[in-house]
Amino acid sequence: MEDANRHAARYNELPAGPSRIRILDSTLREGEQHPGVSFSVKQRIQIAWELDHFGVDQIEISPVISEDHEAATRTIIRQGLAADIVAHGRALREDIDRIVSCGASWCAVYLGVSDVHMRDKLRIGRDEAVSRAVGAVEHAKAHGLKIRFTAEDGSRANPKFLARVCAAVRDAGADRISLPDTAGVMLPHGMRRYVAFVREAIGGLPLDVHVHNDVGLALANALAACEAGADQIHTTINGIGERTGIPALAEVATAIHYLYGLPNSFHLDMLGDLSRLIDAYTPVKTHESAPLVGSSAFKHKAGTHLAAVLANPAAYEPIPPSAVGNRRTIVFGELAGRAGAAHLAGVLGLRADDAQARRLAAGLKALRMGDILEVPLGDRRT
Ligand code: HCA
Ligand code: CU
Repeated sequence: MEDANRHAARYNELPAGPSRIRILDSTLREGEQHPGVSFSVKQRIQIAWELDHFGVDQIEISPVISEDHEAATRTIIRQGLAADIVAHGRALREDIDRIVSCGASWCAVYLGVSDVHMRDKLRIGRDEAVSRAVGAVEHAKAHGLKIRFTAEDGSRANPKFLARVCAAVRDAGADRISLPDTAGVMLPHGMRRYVAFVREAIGGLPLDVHVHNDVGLALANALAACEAGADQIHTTINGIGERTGIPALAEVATAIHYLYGLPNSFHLDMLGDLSRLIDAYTPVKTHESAPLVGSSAFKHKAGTHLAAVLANPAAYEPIPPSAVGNRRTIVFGELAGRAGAAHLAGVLGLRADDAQARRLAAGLKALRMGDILEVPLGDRRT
């Protein structure tokens, strides 16, 4: 797709940007919180292998949910995958003990730090929250675990208190902190401030960003957080998760590779298959217009689009579909023009001259049948 995007890429350049953005995929933890989603142990193991092969940095799973989540966690940890397996639980000794018993080397513990979470969910005061957070980190460190502390609902927490908790877990030895937008209330510029504020309070401790898509801003918010210094985005395949989910793996990985141009070892061409795998294993079906992996993501329909795409697909595509495991399709129907009609005739083994192609296009319009035919179009045309 040589340089059709080069001027856009200049606008996208950041004066001082991240040098790498990592991905933690939480399909096996957050993803299973999506209504109707429940994987079998075998499916979890397969998904972990595929995510590892794809090249994510960390894979999150919660062994504390049920016996079979625990079994899956144990087995996945024993596979010796390249990605870190991060075992997720509450900031409680009993959860950490269960995580330790699975043979984990990484854990993530969460604790609500907003007033609404402390008052109405946990029924604890601020001092108790700090002591639970610190106690959990110390307990995990005493067992030799690496630990990420999640300041759950951090975007809605009192900022002074948030800074206090984050500094306390840093001092207790936390290896990472996750800054979530648990209820999905942030705007991208707010995310930048939120991350910058915590960074100022705690220094260079690496930060994860975990953002919910309640208003459709999750991807933008995750990227904004990284521009402000977070270095790891939480994703799930197809974006599944609690309520409306979190950023989709395909979109985050593609943005990192193509839009930021940052180094990575992602096998982006697996994205289509990964998406279809989740379609097959859950009742949640990918929308046809889902970015990158949806069946319409590389379909072209209007006459002017067809003419341009037949000459050079870059005219209406951000990247080649094969790069993300998808394919390009030409839609013939009422909107097709002369170029599309000539191509259609060619696909059928006919040679249409200019006038015939025009008549064919007019005929398609007159039929008023909507989209009557879809034909794949590869990168090499004859
Ligand atoms: C949850 C909350 C969480 C945690 C995120 C994280 C959130 O469902 O347990 O651990 O980084 O959205 O705050 O998913
Ligand atoms: Cu979440």
